Amino acid sequence: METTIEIGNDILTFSADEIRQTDHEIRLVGAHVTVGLPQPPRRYLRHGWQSWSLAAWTDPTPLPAQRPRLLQPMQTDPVYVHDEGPHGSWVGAVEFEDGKVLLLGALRLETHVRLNGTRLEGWSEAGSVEWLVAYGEESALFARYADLLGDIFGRVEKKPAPRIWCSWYSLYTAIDEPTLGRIFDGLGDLPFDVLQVDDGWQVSVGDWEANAKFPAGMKALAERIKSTGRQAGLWLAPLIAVKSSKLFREHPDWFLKDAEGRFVSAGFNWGEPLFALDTTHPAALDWLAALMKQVRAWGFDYLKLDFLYAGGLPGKRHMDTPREAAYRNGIKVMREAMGADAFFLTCGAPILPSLGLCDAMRVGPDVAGEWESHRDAVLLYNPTTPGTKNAIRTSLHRLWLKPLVQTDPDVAYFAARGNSLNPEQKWMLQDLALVCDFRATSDLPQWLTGEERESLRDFLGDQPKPRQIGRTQFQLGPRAVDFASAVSMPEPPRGLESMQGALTGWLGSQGWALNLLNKLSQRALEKMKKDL
Ligand code: 9PG
Repeated sequence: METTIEIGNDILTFSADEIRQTDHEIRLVGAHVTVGLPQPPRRYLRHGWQSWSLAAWTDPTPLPAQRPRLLQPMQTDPVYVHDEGPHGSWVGAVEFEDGKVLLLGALRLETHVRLNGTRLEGWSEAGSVEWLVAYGEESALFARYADLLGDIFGRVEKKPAPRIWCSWYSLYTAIDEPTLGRIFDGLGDLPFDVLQVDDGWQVSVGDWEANAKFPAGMKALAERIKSTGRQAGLWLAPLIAVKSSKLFREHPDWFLKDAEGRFVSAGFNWGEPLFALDTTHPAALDWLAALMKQVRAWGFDYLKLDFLYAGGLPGKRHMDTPREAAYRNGIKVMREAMGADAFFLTCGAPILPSLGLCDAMRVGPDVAGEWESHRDAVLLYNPTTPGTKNAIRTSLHRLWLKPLVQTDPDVAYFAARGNSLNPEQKWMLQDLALVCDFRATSDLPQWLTGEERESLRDFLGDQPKPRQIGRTQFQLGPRAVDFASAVSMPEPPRGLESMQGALTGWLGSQGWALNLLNKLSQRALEKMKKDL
């Protein structure tokens, strides 16, 4: 059916199987719904699929597809990356000249929103669903949408926000038993609640056993952390495996294939192609549950489960379950196995399908010691690669999730050493952590000056009850902070730059080129580690 509805001075046209209007909002039902807008919008809110995917207000025009192609399955929803109109997962919004916003948001998984000229289109990959349409002031609309999502997906009882030291953003994969031991000692009485061991402890991605750099084993590592009076945290990427892993070689039938029977690419990392576990396969689910129990038995109570998008990639599954439902089932099995008392952080995770099952969610791409790289931002037009501006931009546009889940904006930096961020950029990251009420750092105690160590201590103790006062402005106690300088999108490459971009994109899809970059940074890390 089609209907026009007058809202204020505007006339909107709706098409759906069913249209219902209450005082302040409209509900649509259908597998395909449209909202005809009263005038062309000036901006569109793109809401990317998983933690790292772009969420931002952008011009209402198509943007270049981000490169390189090889990484698209691990950075975006690969099904829609070449979509013509500006696209988003589950929800989209437009802003008009007067600043008013119209939101179209699905109340079920497997759904998408796209702007097509002066029409917002919503569709579902899995049959008829209900949609919310709301019009007015942005933060009120998103608060309403979040409230409805809470009714549908459930609300996890909020655990106190832990303060985390995480090994990734200083040591990366160069962690080992003695180095971590020296760092744990160096942290002294800094008020961290969790010391979280990131990527680098495992035999391989897929084979979750301690490698040769951790000869005393994982139980001893957890005990070492707990002996400092803190909780032990561990990173794993349980829904992917590298091609060379024992898991993939021994159980190829547990992995997702396409309709032609080829393994579905989950991206490329650690010098190898990645494949995705099929979370509808009963044996794979048993293995996931056993892995979670094992990690708890080692003594880890804070779990950062990463690269989770793999559970929701398109493919032909063991059971004919829609892809986000399949993902959610995998997460549910892991949550049940780890127990409700574990602290569960999802990362690289499809946003809506994780709600109600995790305690915290990474809501943006990785930070990095660099604000923005010309290669990634302009040449590759890639807003999801590690970079501090990318991380702030997307995290800021996902704060509406705060009533539903703890929002992790990634770590903040305090040391001048080891990064090229200026003081304002570092403060911006620290302030974002306070806005999110989620504090973490990877700074090495050996690198902190006395003054930097004190500012880290103050940060960990600070709880300023943030209040939003504008799209990018917040009141943090007596201070007003503004994140405006992090939200702009770069100009798409033109002329010579677009040729350079095509070449860089091609290189970025070559395994050998990625491996070369990886080897160089690995070597620099090993050198750096020598003077810790
Ligand atoms: C460990 C890391 C850290 C980090 C995670 C994740 O799209 N990318 O190119 C991309 C690269 C790295 C990455 C995420 C995305 O990092 O977010 O905190 O745990 O894995 O390998």
